[in-house]
Amino acid sequence: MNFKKSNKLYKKGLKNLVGAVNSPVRAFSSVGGNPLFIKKAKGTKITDVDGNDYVDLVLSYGPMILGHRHKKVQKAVTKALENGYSFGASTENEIKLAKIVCDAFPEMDKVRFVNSGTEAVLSGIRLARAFTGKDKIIKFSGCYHGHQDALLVAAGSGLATLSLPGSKGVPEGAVKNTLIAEYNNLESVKKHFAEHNDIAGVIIEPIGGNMGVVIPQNNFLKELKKYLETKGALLIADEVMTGFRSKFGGAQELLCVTADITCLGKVIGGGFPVGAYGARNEIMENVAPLGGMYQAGTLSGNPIAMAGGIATLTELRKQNPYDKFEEIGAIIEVILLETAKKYNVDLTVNRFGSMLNPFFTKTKVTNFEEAQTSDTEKFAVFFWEMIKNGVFLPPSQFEAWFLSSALTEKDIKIIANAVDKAMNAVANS
Ligand code: KE4
Repeated sequence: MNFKKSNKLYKKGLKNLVGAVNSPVRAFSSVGGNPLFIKKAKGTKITDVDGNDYVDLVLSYGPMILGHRHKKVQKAVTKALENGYSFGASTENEIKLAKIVCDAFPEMDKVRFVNSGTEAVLSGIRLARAFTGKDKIIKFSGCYHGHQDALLVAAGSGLATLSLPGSKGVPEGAVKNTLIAEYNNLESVKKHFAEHNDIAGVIIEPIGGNMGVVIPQNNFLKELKKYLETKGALLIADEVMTGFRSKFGGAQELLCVTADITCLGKVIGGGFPVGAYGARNEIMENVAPLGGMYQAGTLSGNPIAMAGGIATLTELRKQNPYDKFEEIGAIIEVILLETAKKYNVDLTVNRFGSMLNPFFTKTKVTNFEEAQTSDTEKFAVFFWEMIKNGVFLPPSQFEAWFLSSALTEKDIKIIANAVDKAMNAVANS
């Protein structure tokens, strides 16, 4: 396998792009080497500029849940292009996608479309503050909610990958209303309420996906929601990653917990830039033009992106692939664990449906601190061996792997073979 053209593009990209990437986690910083440049993708296969094919377990960090270039999405987007790209006015497709989204989340009467998960979450936070009249927000260490100032503390994803405690350029004032709790530790939330009476809400990834996969334990979400109700604070579910991935109604459907405000992204655009936040009428009526909480966007509800989202969610609802995800996810989990045992490599695998990842540690991983006991050097060896054996993974120990409904038996054989080669390499590293 050669990466000559990727390396050439990387060097060329360094001139006008920061690190030759438009998002830090793509930079391969924690696994070494240069980032791959992708030429095309179809179904479960992604091809880099050197013509190397891979089974894709990144799926653009979640959106490509049907696999790449699904024929129905392609048709819908091509058709939408014939009518125009953007109007700065409402279109019927926005109503169609809004209905699909609100029907999937019963707690959600209304939704507002934006252009990214970050924008969805920053709007959801602003809405919680507008509705409650309170300023403080609790987040959990290791959770990542996009790159807005107030939540770039103790965050996962690219910050964990780069071992950044936070971000430069975020003034003290921007994070003074952000309190940090520990995932799966309700006491760490209660402690903040004992010290503060101006907490608007708690934002959580209902299934952690940005410290690697971390799963709520012992009804953590249910207990958290019950407690917040006694304190007049809101539960803000960041389902940007889990929405429509864990179940059609997101992790809330799976965990039987309803959030007051839900933030969405990724899958709802099917690869096109769409984010969303939604809630019951009582809360959403605070959003302009109905209420005094302002949020706006030139390309919000973009007709091409709406067409991509409608086609993706319509096909996803028809396929209802969640049992298949559970089955394939379990197979891959067993492949990882049994191969680690074969080569005597310490490994923990966390999985929730079609989100999973291995941690190179022998401890269980139920929070960010435990996730950080992983051996990231071993992960780097594993990562490159998987690449060389035809499997494209997120280049970080602190990212989730994603399954698409297009995965086949053949793909699983490729994954199993690659895992064997990669685990052997780790054992001999
Ligand atoms: P975006 O602004 O990247 O669309 O969404 C931010 C976001 C919000 N909430 C959750 C739970 C998320 O996982 C994300 C973004 N996820 C990362 C991957 N861990 C996006 C990949 C990247 O940053 O390049």
